[in-house]
Amino acid sequence: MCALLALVACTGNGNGNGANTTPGPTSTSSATPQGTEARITIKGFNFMPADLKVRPGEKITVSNFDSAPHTVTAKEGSAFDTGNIEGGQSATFTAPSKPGSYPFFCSLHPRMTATLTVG
Ligand SMILES: [Cu+2]
Repeated sequence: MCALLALVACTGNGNGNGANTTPGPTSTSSATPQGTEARITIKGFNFMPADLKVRPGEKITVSNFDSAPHTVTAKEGSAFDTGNIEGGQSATFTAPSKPGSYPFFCSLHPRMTATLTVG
């Protein structure tokens, strides 16, 4: 507690050194805007990872590396459903806002299953 107060006070006192942590414009490489990007990869009729953990409402990119179309479809209710993602294509969907465990499958190949954990 004391340490936190000291830190806040110190920040408040700021020595007017303007330069914050904003990096220069030279970073054209694969800079991720905020933390890691949530991604599901489909390859060989499998979802990877088999258990993806995301934050509520996070955007998730699904990349289908198979030649067959696939979907990412919530098993229960209609929490999410990408619809058909053609081979070699990508799609995005938004994670549910309610924390929990959301098993999903491919509606075209129901034996393809994985779980989205929101929390
Ligand atoms: Cu499929």
